Amino acid sequence: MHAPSAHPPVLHASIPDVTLAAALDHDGYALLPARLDAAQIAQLQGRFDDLVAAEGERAGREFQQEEGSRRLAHLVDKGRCFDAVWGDSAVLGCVAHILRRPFRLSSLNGREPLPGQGGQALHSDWEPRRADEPFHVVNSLWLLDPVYADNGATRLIPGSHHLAGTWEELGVNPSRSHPDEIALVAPAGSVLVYNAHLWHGGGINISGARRRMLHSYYVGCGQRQQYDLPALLSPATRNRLDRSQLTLLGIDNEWWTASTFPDRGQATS
Ligand SMILES: O=C(O)CCC(=O)C(=O)O
Repeated sequence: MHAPSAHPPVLHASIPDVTLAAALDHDGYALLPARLDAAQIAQLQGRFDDLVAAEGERAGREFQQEEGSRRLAHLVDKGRCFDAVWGDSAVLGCVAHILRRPFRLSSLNGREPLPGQGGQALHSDWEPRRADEPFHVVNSLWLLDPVYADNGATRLIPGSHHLAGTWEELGVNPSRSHPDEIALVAPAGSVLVYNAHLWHGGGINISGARRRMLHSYYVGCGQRQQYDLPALLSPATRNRLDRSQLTLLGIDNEWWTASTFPDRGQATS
């Protein structure tokens, strides 16, 4: 345990430029090109596959398993190669811009739709929005393979993070295609950062081409992480991380306050 400090130690966050900030505000998402180089992509792909093979039936259990998709969870604890993902300065800047308050990593998971499967209903990563509440969550999708229209592209509804109400109240059937939906098609190494109140969903992997992604998910001050990450973090990882990294994981950050926003629980990511 570290001595209490007056200010939280924070990882560097790059402030998004005006265009990026406007896209995050208006559309609810932005694509950051080339955040990973070829060597990092190859390393992360290899680690993804090794973990899938090593964990077998258990893969994803720390958070959730999903029929039709390979899932991995709690990746913060499963390799140094993931540090650059959850601590990425450009993504942290976008998260700070959207949440406008201190935040921490909620989870770092992996997902790959299997051939012919993986289609998800539209959802946000939180409960239905209330008009009077702040944004609580931001997600980032890290593409480890190129995503085409036919290998499980994530669908997104631009601007839907502004809509308050349930599907019934809004007259939307989340299991159907939506007239405003767009597909995330981008090269490996790109990152889609989105306000996680935005409606989105994984697409069906029609072609069967590989589509490995990491989901690096952040939650604002006063709300729960997706699972008890500090409790699950191994001593080995805890010992090798610095204070700013531990702060982002929600560990030893005595300044973190739960009093400002009531805990309303959370949906999936
Ligand atoms: O992997 C994707 O395309 C999105 C997945 C997603 O939204 C989820 O698992 O909740």
